Amino acid sequence: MESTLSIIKPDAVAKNVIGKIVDRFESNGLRIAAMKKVQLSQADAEAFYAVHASRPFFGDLVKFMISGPVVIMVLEGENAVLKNRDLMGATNPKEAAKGTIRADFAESIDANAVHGSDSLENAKIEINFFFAQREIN
Ligand code: DGI
Repeated sequence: MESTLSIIKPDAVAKNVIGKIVDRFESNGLRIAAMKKVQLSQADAEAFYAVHASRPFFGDLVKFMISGPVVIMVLEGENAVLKNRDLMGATNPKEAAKGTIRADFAESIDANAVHGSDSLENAKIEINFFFAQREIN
């Protein structure tokens, strides 16, 4: 059993499709082990995306992530990290496979509806960044 971190980003929350996205996870063998709706601060977003700090899009990414509330979840299931990445689709929604979350709900590479941990190691770090043990059931 694996756990991974998922974020429904401000664009998808604003579109009122939280439930539709959660359904993709639950219908595909992933369980919601933790969930909260949060308005990230600039410091939160900068720290969470610190690996991208030197990239040209970092400023826009942080600005976007704090532009409205997000829904942060721990997803649990077999091969949860890869399964979530498959359900999300490619970073750029124009390249995302048909039927993926980004193909169906995302607008652009900046406003791309969801985040998902890209490795088991990063999943552990990202889960610890946002959740205390008592919030994960
Ligand atoms: O793991 P992903 O979210 O699929 O992608 P990532 O970890 O490479 O990048 C994190 C986020 O940064 C991504 O969801 C959107 C943004 N991003 C990545 N590459 C680009 C980008 N934004 C812009 N504007 N241009 C990029 O090339």
